[in-house]
Amino acid sequence: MKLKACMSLVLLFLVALCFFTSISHGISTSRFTDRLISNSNYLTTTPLWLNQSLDHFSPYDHRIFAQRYYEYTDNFRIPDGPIFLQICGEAACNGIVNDYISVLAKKFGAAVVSLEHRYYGKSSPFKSFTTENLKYLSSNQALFDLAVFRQYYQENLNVKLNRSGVENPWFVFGTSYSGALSAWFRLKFPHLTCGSLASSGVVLAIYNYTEFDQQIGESAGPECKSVLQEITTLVDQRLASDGNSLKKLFNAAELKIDGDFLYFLADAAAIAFQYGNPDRLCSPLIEAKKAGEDLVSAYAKYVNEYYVKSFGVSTQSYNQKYLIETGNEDRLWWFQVCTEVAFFQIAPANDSIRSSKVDTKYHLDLCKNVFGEGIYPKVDETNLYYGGTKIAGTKIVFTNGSQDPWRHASKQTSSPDMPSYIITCQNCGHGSDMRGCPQSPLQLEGNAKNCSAPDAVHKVRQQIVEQMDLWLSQCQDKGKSAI
Ligand SMILES: *[C@@H]1O[C@H](CO)[C@@H](O)[C@H](O)[C@H]1NC(C)=O
Ligand SMILES: *[C@@H]1O[C@H](CO)[C@@H](O)[C@H](O)[C@H]1NC(C)=O
Ligand SMILES: *[C@@H]1O[C@H](CO)[C@@H](O)[C@H](O)[C@H]1NC(C)=O
Ligand SMILES: *[C@@H]1O[C@H](CO)[C@@H](O)[C@H](O)[C@H]1NC(C)=O
Ligand SMILES: *[C@@H]1O[C@H](CO)[C@@H](O)[C@H](O)[C@H]1NC(C)=O
Ligand SMILES: CC(=O)N[C@H]1CO[C@H](CO)[C@@H](O)[C@@H]1O
Repeated sequence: MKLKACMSLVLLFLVALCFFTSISHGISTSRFTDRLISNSNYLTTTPLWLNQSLDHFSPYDHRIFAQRYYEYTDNFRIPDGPIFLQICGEAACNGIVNDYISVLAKKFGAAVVSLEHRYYGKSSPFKSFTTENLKYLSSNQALFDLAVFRQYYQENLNVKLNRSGVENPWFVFGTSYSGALSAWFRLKFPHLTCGSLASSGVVLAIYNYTEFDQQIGESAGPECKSVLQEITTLVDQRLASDGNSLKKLFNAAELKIDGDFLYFLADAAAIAFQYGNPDRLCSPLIEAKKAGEDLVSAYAKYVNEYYVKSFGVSTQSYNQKYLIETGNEDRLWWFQVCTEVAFFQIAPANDSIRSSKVDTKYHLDLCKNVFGEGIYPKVDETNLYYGGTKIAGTKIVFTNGSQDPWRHASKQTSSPDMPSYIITCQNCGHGSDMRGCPQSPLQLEGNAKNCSAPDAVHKVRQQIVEQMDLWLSQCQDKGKSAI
């Protein structure tokens, strides 16, 4: 139990780290973030803990770690109300966010519970994220954690209510990667949940994710797209002639590897569409173009003022020299990228927005540099295991925002058992059904009034509610007849 002895040290270390870096945790477009969420925007931030197995798949390994979770029961209809499991994904989970789930909890008389994903935030089994220590960081271990937690919570509730063997109807939720986990949880543990919402759930692992860049072009529209492309051409030229002053303009002199710098610039544009703030990017650039101003400077202004200052991204998190250090959390999602899901956001061969230097080789080199020889994503195995868009689940709702570059990794075709809805509006991005738009800063209760088409959001929410109603009631009927 050396591991346990380390835990208190780990916690101290992480708490300290959190204080110093509360706003500087690097995020990239691959992360759905709780950044800019102040404490009042959570339903609860009171942590609870359970002991979790480190390795669910080894009969010989009995090590455990402390995993953080939350519960919010203000709306709970005792004793048989539903329990909503809001899955936390690839970031610290500091509480249950007050998004649309709180509206749903009121409507259904549900308790909301949330489990932090292993390794992230305070739920890490190890202090040091060496490649060796990261070997238990995977989606299938995380799904097993959720199953164990679900049983643990139900049994504890039964004890509290002085009963045994009773099952409340459960429903799982997630957005982005946790949206994929939500769909996969229903797929792999159908007996533990009545249904699932996969909001912008990225269930298809993609090796060369060129559609990501293409979708940005589409979401930007022709005018903004051509300015972005012009900027990329200029940046590529200046990088060749005077890279150092160019990087200084973006306060990114530390990004010595050109690929890191170009990826940082590409992500900065993507985030505007992903989180429903397209005008914040496009308006000033189009104006600068019309005024004949220097486009690279105009872009640098956006990157420095919006992406870094207001959105809170740290330039450092793109630096492979930093990513190689085993103490930082930015390694975690990259590890999942480099082992399981790839989503290499590379430049398409034709008509790309990002620099053509952000290619497959850049990503594979990053995986090798940061984690070591032999670390590359097993995308085919991931899709073989879960089914990708051919996922053979039932009772899963898929939702997507029309402007979201991630939606091509989600399930966009509908079937009776797995309905898929798209929310179409000019600023509908990643998770707009749960979080409204824009999503940064957070809209309380997922307020949709600032979406360019609030009705499009309301309509999809109505469909979600109808599906939940049906599946929860079917579950309750079955529960009753089984007893
Ligand atoms: C977790 O396990 C430790 C012993 O390894 C024990 O002291 C502690 O009470 C357990 N915590 C919970 C929540 O079960
Ligand atoms: C719990 O249930 C048992 C059996 O129904 C009953 O005898 C007991 O008094 C109950 N305890 C409490 C605290 O309600
Ligand atoms: C990804 O793209 C690279 C370079 O364009 C190519 O060599 C490779 O075969 C592609 N891989 C897959 C799985 O499509
Ligand atoms: C390249 O993109 C342009 C603009 O989208 C399109 O018109 C053209 O057909 C594409 N060429 C190829 C080879 O795909
Ligand atoms: C909606 O937009 C208006 C004007 O742009 C802004 O003042 C207001 O704070 C926004 N409301 C929400 C809920 O974001
Ligand atoms: C359910 C749904 O509306 N799916 C759409 C999602 O987006 C793709 C691409 O635009 C469409 O082909 C689907 O019909």
